[in-house]
Amino acid sequence: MLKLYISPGACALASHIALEEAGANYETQVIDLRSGQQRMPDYLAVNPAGSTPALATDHGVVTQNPAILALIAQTHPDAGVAPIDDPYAFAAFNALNGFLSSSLHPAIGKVLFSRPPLEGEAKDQAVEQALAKYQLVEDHYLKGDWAMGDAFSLADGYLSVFTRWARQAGLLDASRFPRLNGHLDRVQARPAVRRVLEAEGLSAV
Ligand SMILES: N[C@@H](CCC(=O)N[C@@H](CS)C(=O)NCC(=O)O)C(=O)O
Repeated sequence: MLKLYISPGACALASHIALEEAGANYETQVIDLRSGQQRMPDYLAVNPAGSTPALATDHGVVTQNPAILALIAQTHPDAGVAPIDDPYAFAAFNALNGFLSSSLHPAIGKVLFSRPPLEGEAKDQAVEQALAKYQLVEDHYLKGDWAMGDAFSLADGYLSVFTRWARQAGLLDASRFPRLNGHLDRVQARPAVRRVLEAEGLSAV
């Protein structure tokens, strides 16, 4: 059985939503980031990078949300959770996930999780830079009601992790980001997503 290492509310939520949406046979194990469990030998043996998510499979451990999402989509072809049969559409799916992982996540992460917390001009600058990334998604990367167009894909669950964080921080202004707000509401209304939120002890935001 697949085993996903998660930290409730953190970016592993994307992979957790993916497994649930795909109807996968899986279990989860919580790694408590606050107490530093990700740096303990037991977990470093799973993922030497000391971060979640990590997905333990019969073929070894897979890390990084974009890789995990692509793997889940390809190993659950009947679930229809990514355009795996169209190389160009699948490239677009992977491109969006790459942007979320390498650009949006670090930008909002700097605002929310810098230690010590950012203050003053440094915080204002970080917020401005993060909001510019959200603006790119709002204006250019959402192809329809769902990120890839008319159909839900695992990129939608991934995007929702960061729109949840922004909304919780009061940064997802409804007049500046109407499409992202509507998108987050649609994602959080999905039965599979509600099950995952409940399993992680979270609520829709
Ligand atoms: N690009 C990675 C990012 C993984 C990551 O940074 N995870 C964070 C939680 S959102 C983490 O585990 N951080 C460990 C720590 O805070 O020490 C991915 O998408 O999987």
